[in-house]
Amino acid sequence: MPHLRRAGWLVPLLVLTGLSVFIETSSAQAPAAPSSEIPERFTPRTETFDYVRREEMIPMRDGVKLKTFILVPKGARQAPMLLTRTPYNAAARVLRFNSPRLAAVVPQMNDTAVAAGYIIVFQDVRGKYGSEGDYFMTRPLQGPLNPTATDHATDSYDTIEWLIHNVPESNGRVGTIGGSYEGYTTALSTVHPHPALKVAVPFAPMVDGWIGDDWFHYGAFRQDGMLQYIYDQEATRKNAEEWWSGSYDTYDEFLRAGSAGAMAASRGLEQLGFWKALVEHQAYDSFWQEQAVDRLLAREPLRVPMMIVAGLFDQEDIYGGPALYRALAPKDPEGRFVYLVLGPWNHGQARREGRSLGALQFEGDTAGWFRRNVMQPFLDHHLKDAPRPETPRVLAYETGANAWQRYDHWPRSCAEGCSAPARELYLLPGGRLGFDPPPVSPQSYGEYVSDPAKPVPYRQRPTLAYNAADSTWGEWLVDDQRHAASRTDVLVYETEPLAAPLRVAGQPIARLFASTSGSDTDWVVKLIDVWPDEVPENPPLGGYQQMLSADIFRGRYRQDLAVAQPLEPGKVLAYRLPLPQVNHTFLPGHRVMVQLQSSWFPLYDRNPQSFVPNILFAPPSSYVKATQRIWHTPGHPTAIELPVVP
Ligand code: PG9
Repeated sequence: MPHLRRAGWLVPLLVLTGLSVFIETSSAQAPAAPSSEIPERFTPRTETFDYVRREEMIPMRDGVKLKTFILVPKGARQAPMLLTRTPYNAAARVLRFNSPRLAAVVPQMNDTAVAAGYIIVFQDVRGKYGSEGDYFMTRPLQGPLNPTATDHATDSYDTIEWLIHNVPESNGRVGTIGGSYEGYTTALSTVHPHPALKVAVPFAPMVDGWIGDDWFHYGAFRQDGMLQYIYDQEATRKNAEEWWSGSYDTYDEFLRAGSAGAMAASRGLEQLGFWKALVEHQAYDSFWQEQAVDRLLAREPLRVPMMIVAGLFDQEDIYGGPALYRALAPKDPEGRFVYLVLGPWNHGQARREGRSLGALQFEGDTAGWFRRNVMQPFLDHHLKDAPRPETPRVLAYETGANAWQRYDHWPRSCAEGCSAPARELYLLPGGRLGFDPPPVSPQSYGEYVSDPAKPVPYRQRPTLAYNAADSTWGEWLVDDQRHAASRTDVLVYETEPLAAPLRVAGQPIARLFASTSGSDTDWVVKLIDVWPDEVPENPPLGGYQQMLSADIFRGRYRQDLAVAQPLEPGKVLAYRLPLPQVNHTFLPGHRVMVQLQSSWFPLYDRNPQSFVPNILFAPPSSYVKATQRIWHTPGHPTAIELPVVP
């Protein structure tokens, strides 16, 4: 076969003339080896790299080996190690850019640690990617839910034991770090911890999958995202099989499927263990309670200092961080172990860049600032004997005012046990909101018809899959809610423009008095900051309805989160819905708004509004329209308990 080579000197000429000609060369000029001959081994030249990368299979106590990447800065001596245990492919997690510089290959989360000379370690959890063993979704600790001899606590322990004996450049101290699922493994590393584990930084940890993190929110299933996630994560060890979709708009796709169960069946999810578990554990039964990380860690002594990092606009695990702090802080009266950071971030932003979110702008790169000035000194103190930094017990970004606040306790205001008492913000006749209870009025309630055939979209349509190329899923919690306000199946209540700032810091709680013509229903409550009609310095914010805190509650769990019960049609019933934490100032000229609706689709599956045993498999005939009433009378004063601080 003759070898073809482009004649070098001809190229400029041919480009100029627009011609492309290949010159046939004689066989005497051809290279000796055919180009298809690929060497058995290739030795990369890494002399110019500023780090050395080691790949290890680290044995656990049951003999299973876990794939681990250890990235050691060249010349490191007595360096601390920062360990992340991931289900997301450790090999890819340490290849952000294919670069000779450690700072570029590891995730941005590690930027300050790299600058400080740390050794960075990433490990595949058992059963995923390069690791051996079996995979369980968010593997529970050993016990009734996990009869094996291993869990994330033992695997962390065994990994740390190996690292301190096999990484000669290290100082024998380890910190664990990671976000979301990696935040879950980070939090669990502190259970019966290895003595060399000196500090843990869980970012946006998944803590309670039923109450308010990834899988459900108060019983409503987060179908759009979680079905795809289970499929990608559990169908194969290396996520080789990926969720398929023939629709751009997931609203249409899920509506056509009918129910989450029908959608799951269309993709064969009944073959996957975690889907089977979800089908069996719809209510907040022992399956969920026994793996809730806040409950588990509350039973353990505090041994490892922990900085819990949470985002005020976390679209995936907004519940976990503050819940973990609430469970652990009372065990640490002197503030030596448990710290909370609340930033203006979505799910991943604390680990990346935090200048803005959707239409909102913050004061500089809040995430980079936090990692550099707060997290890294905390790590250095525990891992390098650096001087004790003045780490505030609680560091919280005040949205609205756009400033960081340092607190010695959290929340700042609540109904009981806080220095400032929460205040009831009442829904009033005429779509008004105010701090005085509702008067007797002919207008006793607000009413709407919730039609499952036309559920309220959780975002302006089209709603894109969370992992679609052009998805802005990470911004949805700060979306402008005007798209919902103008619907007839959304109730809107608002204050007059505020004359003075209104500061809130803590957990708002919606206390509804509501009736439905159905025998089951969902309630969605949204607390909103309405910008003035005109914002000259940022015109698109004129009249913007910025969601601050919102959640959904599945009516069947009104009396007992662990037991689904039908609602009595037409009866006014009390509901308590705790909303995500806020640290915000409503500025003068802004209004406070509350919106109420009965669907948030397709993120959450539709409630059929007639009681069925398992909503995942609600038959088409069970989906019925319901007339919903939110009451505001002296006897049934619907209100938001607002954590107002003076
Ligand atoms: N929110 C993702 C997740 C965590 C745990 C379970 C399921 C999903 C994540 O970002 O890792």
